[in-house]
Amino acid sequence: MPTNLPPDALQAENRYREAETLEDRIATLEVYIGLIPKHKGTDHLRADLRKQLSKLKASAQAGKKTARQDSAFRIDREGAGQVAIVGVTNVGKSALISALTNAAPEVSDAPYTTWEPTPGMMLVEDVQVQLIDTPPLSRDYIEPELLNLIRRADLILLVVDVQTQPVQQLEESIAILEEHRIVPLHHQDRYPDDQRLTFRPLLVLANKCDDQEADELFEILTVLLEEKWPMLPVSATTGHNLEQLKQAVFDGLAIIRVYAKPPGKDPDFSQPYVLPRGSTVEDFARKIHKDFYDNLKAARVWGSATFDVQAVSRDHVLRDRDVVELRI
Ligand SMILES: Nc1nc2c(ncn2[C@@H]2O[C@H](COP(=O)(O)OP(=O)(O)O)[C@@H](O)[C@H]2O)c(=O)[nH]1
Ligand SMILES: [Mg+2]
Repeated sequence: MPTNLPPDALQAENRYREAETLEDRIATLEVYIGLIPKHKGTDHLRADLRKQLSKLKASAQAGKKTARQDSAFRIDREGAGQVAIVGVTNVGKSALISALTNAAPEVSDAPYTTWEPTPGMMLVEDVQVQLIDTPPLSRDYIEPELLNLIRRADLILLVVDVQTQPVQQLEESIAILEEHRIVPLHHQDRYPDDQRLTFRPLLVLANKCDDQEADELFEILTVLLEEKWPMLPVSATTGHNLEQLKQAVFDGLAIIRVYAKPPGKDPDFSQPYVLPRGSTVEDFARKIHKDFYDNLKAARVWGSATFDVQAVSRDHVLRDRDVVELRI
């Protein structure tokens, strides 16, 4: 081989050759590829190894899949919205899911720990939102069903590691998504009238903002990025900004909560009705029961109306936390 590899790459190559399990072969090959210097002389070698890697990953995925009846990538929607947490490996997706929900996916230093999506429920005030942990976005192999899962989600949280080349991680993740025709909603005007694209609201999470030093890295990240992204610095480890994150998810889902007040009774605050932002009294009536929609005589709203209590028409637009009384 004409390529002169540095000693650590040669060692990594040996470890790869000696690896026995599929999992080990993938992990050692990853390390090996990472240690090969990037220049013209190694182009072929790197391309070859990447091909091997994607084959190994494909067979690992296939192995997992045949053991199952239903696809693990079809996750039933629960709660007020479905949110996919995506990103390259080791940025802290699983750690965030653990910190935010009742789910406990494996968190690990080893790359490619997460092979299957794992859903968990996150409580935002009085609303449950479904978060889904996903396998890493990778140039070598990407499960087509993962892309479909992302397309179905109401919101994408794209995680980067503020301590490890976050600009590259963000650019690579976005490039992979866009190659598969998934585009952040705020880029929509760059692609007028393209029917084949899926536009999804997307929020970037700069994870591992554990301390002041990391906050400075976040500042640098915002300066280095060529465009302005909706972005929040967070830390799964310290819990930094996780409350803001919940609020941002709620806002990103573009939903409102409405409480029903049966005539002559107190409002029922135990469980909100969740409706898309912009919904009207009529939409709310339809959500409660078809009878209310068909026979609605009058409605009163506490909260968003001009006066404290106000009789409103069917097409009155409701706001988050409104209390509504319907009469039929
Ligand atoms: N310092 C720090 N480490 C983190 C944080 N979140 C995750 N990690 C570590 O990063 C590694 C990868 O985390 P994991 O959740 O498995 O990443 P994933 O591959 O994106 O799911 C693990 O060693 C975690 O302990 C964080 O907020 N701060
Ligand atoms: Mg993971």
